[in-house]
Amino acid sequence: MTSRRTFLSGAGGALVGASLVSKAGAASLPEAPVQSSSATAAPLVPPNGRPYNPVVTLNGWTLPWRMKDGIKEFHLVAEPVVRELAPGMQANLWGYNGQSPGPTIEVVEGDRVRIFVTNKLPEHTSIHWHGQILPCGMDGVTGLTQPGIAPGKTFVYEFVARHAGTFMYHPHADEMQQMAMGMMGFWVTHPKDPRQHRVDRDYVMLLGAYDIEPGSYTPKTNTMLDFNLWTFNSRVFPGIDPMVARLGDRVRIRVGNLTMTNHPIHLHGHRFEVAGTDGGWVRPEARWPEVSVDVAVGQMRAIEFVADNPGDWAFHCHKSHHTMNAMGHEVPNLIGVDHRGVAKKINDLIPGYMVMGDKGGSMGDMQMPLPENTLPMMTGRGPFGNLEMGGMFTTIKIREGLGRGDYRDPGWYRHPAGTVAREWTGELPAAPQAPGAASTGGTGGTGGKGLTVRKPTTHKH
Ligand SMILES: [Cu+2]
Repeated sequence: MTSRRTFLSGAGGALVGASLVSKAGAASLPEAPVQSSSATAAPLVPPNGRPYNPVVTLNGWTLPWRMKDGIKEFHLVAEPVVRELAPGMQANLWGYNGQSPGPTIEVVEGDRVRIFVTNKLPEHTSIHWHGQILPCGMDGVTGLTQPGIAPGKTFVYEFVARHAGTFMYHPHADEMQQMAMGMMGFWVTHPKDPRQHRVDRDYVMLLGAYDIEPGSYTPKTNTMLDFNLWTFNSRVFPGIDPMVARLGDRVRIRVGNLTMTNHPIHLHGHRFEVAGTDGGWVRPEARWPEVSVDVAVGQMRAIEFVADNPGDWAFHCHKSHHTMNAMGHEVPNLIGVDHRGVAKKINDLIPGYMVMGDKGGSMGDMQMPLPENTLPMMTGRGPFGNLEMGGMFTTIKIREGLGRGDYRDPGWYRHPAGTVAREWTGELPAAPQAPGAASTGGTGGTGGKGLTVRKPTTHKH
């Protein structure tokens, strides 16, 4: 009870106690708090146990616990949930304690942890504690290390969180279905000494992918490659909150990938280092600078950098289709085709048909009727117009003079005078032309003014 009350006052989130499966179990089971909001909750300052510097789950929350005889007890409830992916679109997912992903679990290296898992799904499940070094029988692989948790049943997992680091949890039961429905959660084991691996801001997120037909609510779980919604913590831009940092803060962003493909995660305006993986911390002498890090399937990466460049910096997956939402993926490419008049004719036949722009899209400006419960491909609005982004995209807003624990959106960056790209109306310098640029030849011979174009040689073996 105590931890729940503390959390309520701390985060201001909408938490209500879940009804427990059986009255007999109610006496011994810890409460299972439920989060009804997809807003980013304030970090959960540990009310008991050893101190640590809490993380911030982007558009998510941390699961409160109770201490019992020196053991940290958590209660996860696997259940169907309705998750708002962004304002205007809700999805029927499966998750834990009211949300997908489930709540983040935060413990300290050396903690004895007991996790009750109640199954309210229509089929059996289990939880695998990805990356943890634990007794084999606690590993959560249905059929291999335990029977599946039948609907209505509660299982208990118990182990020592032996290593500080970045982990996740997910089912090892009917995985294709259960993970495609959103069952996953983040796990952070903090170092015993809070001065170790210390950062000022520590954000966590899981990458997700869903295939939800525009106008429908439930993901198609048989999809293997052709997903249409790419998510950070089951949210798509512009539904993803910005990350916020104070100028000079050391920032960590931990990213885990439970989709079916890799995601090159890219940060603008800064260089970072990969400081940790789900296998542990990277030794300082083994780190190198990056601006993108590929997070492969089933991997986790913790990147760290000093937020020393003020502004609103993009943070996104570098696969361009992963920064788009559901609408319009099966549209022909009409770049270079003058289709004036064609769109109207097609629209008379097929109301709502979308013609891709002949000048390269500009879909942010496109006016078209949307089916119920879907999002335009690119919708975010910025201070200079449409962002033309969706999916796995957000910003990190770096500002001078923010409070230590201030995570509120500071609004758009106010650029110092003369530091924004602008239209040029003065005289232009002559633009040099590449030799032969006007020639369309290319089958050999002379391609233009003095440039010889050679045919590629064919190698025969
Ligand atoms: Cu991606």
